Amino acid sequence: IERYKGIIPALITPYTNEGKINEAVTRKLIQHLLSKGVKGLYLSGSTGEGFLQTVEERKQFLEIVVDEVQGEVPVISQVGAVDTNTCVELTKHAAEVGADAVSAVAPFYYKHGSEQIKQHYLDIVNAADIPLIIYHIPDFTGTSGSIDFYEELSKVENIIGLKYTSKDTFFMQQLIDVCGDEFMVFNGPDECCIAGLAVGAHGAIGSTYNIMPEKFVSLFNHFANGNIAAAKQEQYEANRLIRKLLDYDFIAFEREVLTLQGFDVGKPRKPLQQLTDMERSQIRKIVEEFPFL
Ligand code: NAY
Repeated sequence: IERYKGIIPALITPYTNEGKINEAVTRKLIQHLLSKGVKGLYLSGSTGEGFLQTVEERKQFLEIVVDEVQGEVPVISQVGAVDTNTCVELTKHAAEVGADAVSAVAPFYYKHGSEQIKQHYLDIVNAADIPLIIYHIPDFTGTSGSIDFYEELSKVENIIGLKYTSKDTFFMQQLIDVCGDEFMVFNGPDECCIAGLAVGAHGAIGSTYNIMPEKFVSLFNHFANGNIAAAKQEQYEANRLIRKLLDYDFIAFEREVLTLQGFDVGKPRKPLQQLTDMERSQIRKIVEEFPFL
């Protein structure tokens, strides 16, 4: 659990101009993020576009990342999919190639009952000897477990935590309370990072940690050292940028910023937003306004 405490980027998946996974840029981006003090990498989630990729691409990307990280920080692979079989296949593969944990959104599209969703998570955790971090993102999946639902799953061996992507900090605090301190809860919305930490989140997984890792590593360290005023200052500065980011599709925006930072990560996959030249020049101006980028 100590290993996971900190800022964990939900890694962008770098693509080539042809839209294939870009191994060289992936390796370069990972080294950059590690040098900034991130405590792990979260792959193939919302930011990583796992849902827009083939199973083979998701496997290939994980293998590159595990090879580059060489055990320096935990690698968490998001294996969620609409069907249980795909999740099981990706989980087995993740265990085989040496990922530290898998994570999964609730099965979406069909409206399943909580018994089916529970069974889905049990099938994943029983598929291989690798820990599971549940991914709670009700705005995207259209489904939310109750406190009791998560409490029950938190007692299952090898379900070690939850990535909590919602701004309801009361719900988050109740979860941390009933699931106990050995169960890790990660804050999802970066703009509310300090709020999540304040109610007991153990770490934070998010998209903007790709483009401003230092800001949030500093926020996390200040918070851990009890310097709340300094942590709050970092959150305020980051949020002035996030407010602008939210005028765009966050993935398109972050890919453009990374490109300007020297990481040629390519365009997001359709149907995600394809930026116009006008939007790209607006983003260039924003980057100039924020010296910490
Ligand atoms: C992931 O799986 O890629 C994430 O970590 C998602 C977390 C993001 N949440 C959503 C809904 O996109 O990082 C946040 C988010 O982009 C950021 O807070 C800006 O709103």
